[in-house]
Amino acid sequence: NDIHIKLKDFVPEKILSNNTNRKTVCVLGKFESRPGVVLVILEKNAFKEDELNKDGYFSVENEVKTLFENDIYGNFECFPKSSINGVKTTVIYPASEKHIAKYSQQQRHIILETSELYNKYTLPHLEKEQFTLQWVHNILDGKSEQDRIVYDNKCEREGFVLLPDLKWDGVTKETLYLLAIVRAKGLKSLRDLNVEHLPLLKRIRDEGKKAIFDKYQIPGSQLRIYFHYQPSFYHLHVHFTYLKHEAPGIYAEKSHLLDTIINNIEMMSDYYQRASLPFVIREMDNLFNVYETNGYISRVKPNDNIELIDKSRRSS
Ligand code: M7G
Repeated sequence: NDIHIKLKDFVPEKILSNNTNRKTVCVLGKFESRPGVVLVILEKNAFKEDELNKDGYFSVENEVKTLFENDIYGNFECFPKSSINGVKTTVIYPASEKHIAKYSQQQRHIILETSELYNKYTLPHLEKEQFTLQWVHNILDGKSEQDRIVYDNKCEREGFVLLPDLKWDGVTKETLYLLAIVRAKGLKSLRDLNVEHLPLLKRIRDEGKKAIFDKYQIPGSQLRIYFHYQPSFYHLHVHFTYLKHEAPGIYAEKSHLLDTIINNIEMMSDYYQRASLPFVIREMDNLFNVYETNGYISRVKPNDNIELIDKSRRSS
């Protein structure tokens, strides 16, 4: 599983998405002489504040190309030394159709999921088809990423593992992103939470905050602690991100703050079994087909997009 060998052999075939804001791209391709589809996700790293000095970006050793100078203004391209200039690279191999869908730019919609719709369509669908949870079991069973674990509460019922998220390099404090994965098996998502889980949820919140403060000196008041609905992976986990970092997936239509969840359950023990929960769905997702077939949503026709763009151009 040597990533160097893999990257060297990677043959790019198609760009699935290119986010110029986030400076990330996802490229689909293959490895020379190996079967299966590969996804490579490249992300330019955020600036580390402790590299904004004479050893880092302003080192005399850096190559600097002048683009233009005009009066008091100047544009330059700086080539910092390679140790501060890496590109975060994530490889998924072999990638499934579902991974391709997840990483492709595509039309999204919001479905308001009542508890009836959850039981009738969403639950049977995710029992039939979802991403494998092998990586989660590897972490919980001590087989992968053990050197990255920040905090481990081994209690079977109320324990959890806290470690850097795949989306984080684990060092750039400015983009801190950790994941708390519960040890208890069988809790799929926030839909399964009820009054029984309050001690677990409070423990994740309080012990998670303390562990992050001890290791990274970021106070709990600067952490955004939340669940996704729908998640991609149906083994209960909580996201911890730095408030000042606009982490991917913190949108209103996807995130539920842990404090809000605790409060809702305190007020109504089966709140999440009764609530209507909106969630975002992409047109390539098979669950979209389920809701479309049953008349709850329709696909945007490609022509509609073009017309919309034309109309807005005409009116401006
Ligand atoms: P989610 O809400 O289920 O999915 O969160 P989404 O945010 O991707 O839509 C799952 C989280 O687990 C995401 O933040 C992923 O970046 C993270 N994650 C996924 N994988 C496969 C791994 C992994 O292998 N290791 C770690 N540490 N995190 C992962």
